[in-house]
Amino acid sequence: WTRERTLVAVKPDGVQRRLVGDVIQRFERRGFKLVGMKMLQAPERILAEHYHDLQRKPFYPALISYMSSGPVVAMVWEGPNVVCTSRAMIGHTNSAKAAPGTIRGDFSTHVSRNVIHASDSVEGAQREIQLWFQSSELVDWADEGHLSSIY
Ligand code: YYY
Ligand code: MG
Repeated sequence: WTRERTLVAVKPDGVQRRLVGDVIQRFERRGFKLVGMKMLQAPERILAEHYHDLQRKPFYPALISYMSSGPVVAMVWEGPNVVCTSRAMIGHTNSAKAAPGTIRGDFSTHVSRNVIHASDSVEGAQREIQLWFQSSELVDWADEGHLSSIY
């Protein structure tokens, strides 16, 4: 088992709406391990790289302006299958299609204000973690809890 990690970010609307604690609680209760976290006003350079694949989409300028509208809380979570499970926990990109019980399905009504980001593949996660975090900002603490006998 290789240590799987993913990048999760509470977007500016989520911070404004005081949803950071709820998001952290969901990931902790699931059993994932928090190995990095910071609040920042996302620099243009990071956002441009982060959403590189969407550069030609009509919504791209509005997306960058939304992501720049206030601070985000970026986190790195670790655990078995964390990339795929995080995507299930955040719900469909389009909030209208996000199931109740998911973060977007519980807190969002529109794709342009969908509260949270999570990486969509293991390779994407590695790229995004390197983009948002220095390796010195990630903490490799010993898990004495329920998964300690597994890894
Ligand atoms: O990974 P995820 O956030 O679920 O969706 P992406 O397809 O990567 O799009 C990134 C981001 O762009 C999405 O969370 C909201 C925004 N967006 C939008 O504003 N309008 C769309 N039609 C599609 C995406
Ligand atoms: Mg995406």
